[in-house]
Amino acid sequence: RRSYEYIEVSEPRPGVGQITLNRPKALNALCTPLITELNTALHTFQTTPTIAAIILTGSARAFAAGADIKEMAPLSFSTAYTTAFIESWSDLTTSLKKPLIAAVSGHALGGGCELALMADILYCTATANFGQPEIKLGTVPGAGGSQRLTRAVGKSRAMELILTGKSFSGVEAERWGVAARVFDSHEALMEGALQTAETIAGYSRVAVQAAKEVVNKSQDLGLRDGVEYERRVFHALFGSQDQKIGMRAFAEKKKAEWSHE
Ligand code: CO8
Repeated sequence: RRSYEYIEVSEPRPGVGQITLNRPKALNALCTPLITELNTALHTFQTTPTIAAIILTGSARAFAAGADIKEMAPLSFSTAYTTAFIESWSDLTTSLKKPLIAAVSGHALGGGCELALMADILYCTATANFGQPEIKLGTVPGAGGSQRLTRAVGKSRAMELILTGKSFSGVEAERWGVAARVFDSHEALMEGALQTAETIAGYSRVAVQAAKEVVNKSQDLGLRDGVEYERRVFHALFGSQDQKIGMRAFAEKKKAEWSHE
């Protein structure tokens, strides 16, 4: 197994890969080498056939306290522009076909909040501390926060959060639909994330990938095109073995033994 400096990688349950951000001295601030390692680990899980779902988490104190402010402070426009600073972040969402669950405890600020928002499912603790504080640093969210947070909570609330830089709690995140579920402790959070990942890992890989794809399309397409796209994928799945296996198992009152084909 590859060894990393800023993250830890494990397989806590069958079919489940876990990435734990591990830069405790900087509250998991997302320096460029950390993002590079994260991309590498995600790519490795993506190409490991036995892995079916992925959990991304941090520590009980911090998921990630943002992009590395000390690294960003001296950047010039021309350097940021010509080196495509933070563009590699978008690899996280474009190349990953397997479901990603973010399990957020503690601080998830700036780029940390944006990273959590990139996940397919977001779980958090009640005391998690989300926010887009970039305005306080004289800048704006740069890794999708203004777009994904606005889609999640609506324009007025997103404007308020991004223009004031105020944090919001895990309880609010769940109430506003940013998080799917909220937990009382870091331990309960991790157990919840593991159970969901295991559930997903128990289904047909083909159907799971297709389900993620069609839900994600809803974020890019209008309703008519989105519904049509969904129907095309639904039709396509009649060409999979697992659709036959799943429906036959239902009729025979048996547990489906997926072929993942
Ligand atoms: N970058 C670099 N170092 C950080 C960061 C950060 N984002 N956050 C915390 N640290 C470091 C601190 O400097 C400190 O280091 P040291 O011990 O060497 O002084 C250590 O982590 C511990 O932090 P604190 O002592 O401040 O811990 P507290 O418990 O007192 O406070 C807070 C915790 C509230 C999280 C506080 O650290 C804080 O406000 N951090 C900054 C949060 C922030 O503004 N984040 C947004 C950054 S901007 C951003 O993400 C833009 C995204 C653009 C797209 C992505 C680009 C890559």
